[in-house]
Amino acid sequence: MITIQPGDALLVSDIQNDFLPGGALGVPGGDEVLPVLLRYMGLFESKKYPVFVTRDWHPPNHCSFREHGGIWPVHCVAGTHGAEHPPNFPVSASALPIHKATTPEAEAYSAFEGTSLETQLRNAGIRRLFVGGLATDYCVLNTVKDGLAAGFNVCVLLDGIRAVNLRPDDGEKAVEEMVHKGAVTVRLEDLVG
Ligand code: VGL
Ligand code: ZN
Repeated sequence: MITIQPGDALLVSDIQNDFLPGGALGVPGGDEVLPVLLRYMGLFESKKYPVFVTRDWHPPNHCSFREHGGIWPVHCVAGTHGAEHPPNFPVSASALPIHKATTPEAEAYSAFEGTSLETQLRNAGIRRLFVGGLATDYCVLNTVKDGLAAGFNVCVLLDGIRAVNLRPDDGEKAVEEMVHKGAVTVRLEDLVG
């Protein structure tokens, strides 16, 4: 069991229309994690622990798009429907938004890259970060790696992540890599308030 305590924060990655099944870059099973993540969010909110909610927030000419030399279809263009949270994912007003990969030239899978996340975590006295959302093999992986490298303890929400799986085992390998680098895996039933 893991007791959440002062110094803990939750980060929910990229729950956006374009990353859900039917979206421009739909993650298989991505919709299945929404109710689970909402439970984690409720738990942290009830304790008044910070909840960060990230969004991939690209300009229309982002370098990750195929037509600009990248590997992805156009997705999560800032201000469009695809970049919004889905209607069945109500984000509370107290959640702290993080926008990432907002400039044309730079890809940034990690929520730490080019954002104020680390400063906000340090200012709030956070020592342990719980990370879930989409996608296991990109944003979740890179956010967890950067969090560990910055000296935070990191817990990965195993029941709250899904992978793109360009190669079928990318998600599994990403979890292995996160654990190898020091992340701890947790499930909802492991947490006690
Ligand atoms: C992501 C692919 C493209 C992610 C972002 O946040 O996991 N994946 N852009
Ligand atoms: Zn992207």
